[in-house]
Amino acid sequence: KLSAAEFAGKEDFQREVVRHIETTLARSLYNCDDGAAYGGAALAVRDQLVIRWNKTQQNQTIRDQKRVYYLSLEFLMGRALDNSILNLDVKDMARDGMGELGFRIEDVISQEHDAALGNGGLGRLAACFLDCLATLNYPAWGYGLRYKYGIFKQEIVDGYQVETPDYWLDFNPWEFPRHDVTVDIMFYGHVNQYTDENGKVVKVWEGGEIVKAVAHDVPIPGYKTNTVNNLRLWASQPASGEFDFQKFNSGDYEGSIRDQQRAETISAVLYPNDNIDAGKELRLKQQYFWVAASLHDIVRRFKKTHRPWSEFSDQVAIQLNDTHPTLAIVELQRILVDVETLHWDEAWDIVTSTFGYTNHTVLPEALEKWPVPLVQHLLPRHLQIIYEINLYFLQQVEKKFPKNREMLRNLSIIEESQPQVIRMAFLAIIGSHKVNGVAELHSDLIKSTIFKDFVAFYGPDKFTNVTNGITPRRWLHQANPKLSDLISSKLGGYEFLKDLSQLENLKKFLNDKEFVKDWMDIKLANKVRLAKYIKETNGIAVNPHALFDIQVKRIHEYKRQQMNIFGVIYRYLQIKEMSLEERKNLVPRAFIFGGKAAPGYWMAKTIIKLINGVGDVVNNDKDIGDLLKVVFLEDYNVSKAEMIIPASDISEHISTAGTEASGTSNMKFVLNGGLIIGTMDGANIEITREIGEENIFLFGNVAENVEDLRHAHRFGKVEMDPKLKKVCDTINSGLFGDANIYAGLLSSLTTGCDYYLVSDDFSSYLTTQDLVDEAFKDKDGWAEKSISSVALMGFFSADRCINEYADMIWNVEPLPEHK
Ligand code: 26M
Repeated sequence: KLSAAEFAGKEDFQREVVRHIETTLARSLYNCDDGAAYGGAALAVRDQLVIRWNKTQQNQTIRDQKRVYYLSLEFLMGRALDNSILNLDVKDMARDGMGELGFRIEDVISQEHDAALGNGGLGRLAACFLDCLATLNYPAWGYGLRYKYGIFKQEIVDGYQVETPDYWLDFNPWEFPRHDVTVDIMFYGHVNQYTDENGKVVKVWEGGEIVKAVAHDVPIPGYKTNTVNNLRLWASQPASGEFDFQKFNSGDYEGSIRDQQRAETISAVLYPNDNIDAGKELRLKQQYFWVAASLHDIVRRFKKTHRPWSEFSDQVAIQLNDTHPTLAIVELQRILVDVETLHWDEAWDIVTSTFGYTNHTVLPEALEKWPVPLVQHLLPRHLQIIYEINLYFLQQVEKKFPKNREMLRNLSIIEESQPQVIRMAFLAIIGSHKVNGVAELHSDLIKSTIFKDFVAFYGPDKFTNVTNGITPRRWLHQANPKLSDLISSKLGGYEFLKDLSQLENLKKFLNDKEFVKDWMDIKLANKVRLAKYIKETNGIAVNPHALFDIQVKRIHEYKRQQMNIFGVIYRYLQIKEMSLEERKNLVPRAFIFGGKAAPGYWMAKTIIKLINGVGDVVNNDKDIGDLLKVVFLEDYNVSKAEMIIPASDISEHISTAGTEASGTSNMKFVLNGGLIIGTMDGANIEITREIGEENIFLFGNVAENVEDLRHAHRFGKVEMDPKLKKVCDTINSGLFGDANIYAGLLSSLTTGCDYYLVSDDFSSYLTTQDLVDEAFKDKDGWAEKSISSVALMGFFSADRCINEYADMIWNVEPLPEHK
């Protein structure tokens, strides 16, 4: 054996697996199921990561370069074993090794519970970024919360979504609790003020409740590099002394347990809302708990270097993943001023040069605003600091725009509502040196709408764009190994996975008949696999040769799954009216949906019910057969995405223009050889620019027109499209279940003024779907679109994206890789 960080070979790997099964897991090899085999394999692979991880951390400390800290309340990681094996480049060995022990590697891998500590795009983006930061050897840490329950599991019962808790921690070999790395976090209490011997006013926050944050570390391996970075997740526990022995000894056992549970509640559960702010006190507690623990950790690490405070931002870059961690700005200012006794201005310079803020949404209902009374109660000192930040900021505004009351009102961190609220995005902007959106259109929109007055104040340079990306390791190599292998056979190895622009060389093979056939055979094989899964889970027989049309993402009115299912209904009615002769020309189509609705989001839940209602009718209509199928896949998550995405012929990204900040699954589908039907929204626009208009099916109104169209709806100036009217009438007839169920959904189109403009885009949507059918009949043409699109997807590697953040925002350099 060469070093502890390398398997000497297959036998060595097998020995390690068996050793872990027999000793660490205390299982007999004679009753070893897939679950135990997973445990053994995971622990054996983990050992390899840990050695590299320790060395990476040591190397980072010795080199003492600037580090990046990515603060995110969500990390939607999915499974770790397959990813680790691939990043360590030992997949073949693992397959053979496990095979000889009597296990199929795929079965072993699928034993793992997804780490689902996120809602959707924002959380998955954070996970992709971690992969890229490690792969590119950046010294970087993620900081998050260790939820006991991730996003709920979704079941479909009688067509409705039912949520059950996701307890994922019963066996999690990927985390290391660090009981020696803890931080006491204060809440509530009051601020004492006194004057010290030099006449300086000193403010001291005395908290009323103390909760302990315990670090749990997760190793993050890069692809084919020795770098293994750290993701630190904080768990809440009762602070020592908090567990009330007085109560316990006096017989109030329940009372003492209650205090303990109160502390543990903080990191108990992920809020399952995506793009909607519920404004709950516990959520604010989560945010402060996590932010305070992370900053304490970062400051502690910095202080070990004995540098002057003026060098803080030469050593530390902190990125705020949306406004959820905005309190970090206030907390750092508090530490510097109250604890480290720096002058306000000096501290504020350090703060603003340290932070960057990424905005992920323009939807008004998603912008965080915390009521002043709540913050006053929970974090009294922080409220004072926020007021002070606001005061100094508004003084600058007054200087730049004298006597402009409106400007002051527009830019104030405090919104003068009843009660007053704190606009977290404004605080994030004021406390950061850069603000970025996540796709070109989105970055332009934030500058011209929600943050317009900030651009007037700061000038445009503070605002920038970093178009999102995805990691090709997980979303091509791991999810679609056959396609990755085929590509590598043509490009001469797997280098493209680290330099995705190399995909361009695929263009040379567009006329290579054998290659094109292999390409389409792989697509078919992926469709067969999905069809088999659908048969097993939903009992629906889908013809693998049908056109697979997939929309998988969170269910939200702005993403317009309702428009998709209305289109399905229209298609169904059309087919019903056709003669047998006419039907012969049809392309069979399977519409596949998946996604979770926020538990309190009624309209989204109604959309799920309608999809299932339509499915029940269509799939059981003997007269329709293979021509149309409607499937709703339960519990869409990262590991299911890895199976679903490679199986698409076309996927739908059809949000109302201007509402989807970027979208990232659009990139995943195209990278896997699927085509897109979509609106001119988010990253769809840049995808079009990269792959060419001839390779994408675009339709619908552009963002520029949305305001006017909404206005027209409000003044009753829009006639409903007759095709949509027909669909509504059919739903109202009760064909898909009691019409009352859908009344709210239908009235949103009429009396609800159709805020998401379904009726404006419906007709061009249907027309474009017809073009999709035509294009699919031309098999060669379709293959050409598929291959040339993939060839031009290099831009959407999140490696590009991370390098842009590193250059434009963080000013950090990769660390030379250790041995
Ligand atoms: C807010 C308050 C309380 C509870 C939850 C939230 C909240 C949670 C998640 C708000 C927004 C959340 O996520 C927003 C999100 O996922 N945005 C998506 O970000 C992706 C990555 O940039 C983009 O690709 C998507 O277009 C954007 O919708």
